[in-house]
Amino acid sequence: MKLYDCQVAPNPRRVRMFLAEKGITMETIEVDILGGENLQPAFLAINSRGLLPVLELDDGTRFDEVMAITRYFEDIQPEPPLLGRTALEKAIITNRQRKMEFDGMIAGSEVFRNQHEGFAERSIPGASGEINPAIPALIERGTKTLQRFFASLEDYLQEGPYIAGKAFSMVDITAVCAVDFAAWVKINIPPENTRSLAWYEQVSSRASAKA
Ligand SMILES: N[C@@H](CCC(=O)N[C@@H](CS)C(=O)NCC(=O)O)C(=O)O
Repeated sequence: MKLYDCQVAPNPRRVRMFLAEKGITMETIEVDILGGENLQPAFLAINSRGLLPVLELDDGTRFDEVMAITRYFEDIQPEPPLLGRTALEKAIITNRQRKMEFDGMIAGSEVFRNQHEGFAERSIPGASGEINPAIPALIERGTKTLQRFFASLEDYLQEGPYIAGKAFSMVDITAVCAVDFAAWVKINIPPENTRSLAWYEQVSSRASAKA
């Protein structure tokens, strides 16, 4: 089993944090997204979408979505549970996790990709041999969506110390990766969101956050 990884990228980091929380180690292969190695034929043969992370099983099966990779490991190693134990916990985590992904991760990606000169022709993540010019309007859209992300984070944290309630979960992993990604484009948790700021300090101090 091996993981195609990229140390600087937020989606691969979600998988590394998840694995670190589970205590799972494996071979990793570093792919340089900034340098465009993910768009070269060698990696496109692994994932034709040119996206990371990718988990490859020993029988050659590959998964190229964070939530499929984490689902797989949750089922083969349930402890500690990060995707919920009961039907209710699982539904709450799935519900909130998707908001963190769409309103946090994807919005951060819209802002970053459409303003960073290194991605001037890479507005769409991955994709082989295509020129996808930056769309400046997406910077504004992503910036607005990130405000929605920060608001829902603050709301959820009224219920408990973690975003899905009492226990640390995948929702916290996606959210902390999204917060750090937004900081790349200098968009940060608003100073009045005190619950989110305390949560961020606490989650960032976990050993897995450095994975
Ligand atoms: N939906 C995918 C998203 C993966 C994704 O967007 N990965 C980014 C890195 S964070 C990537 O590979 N980007 C390639 C590029 O920018 O060319 C998942 O959740 O795994």
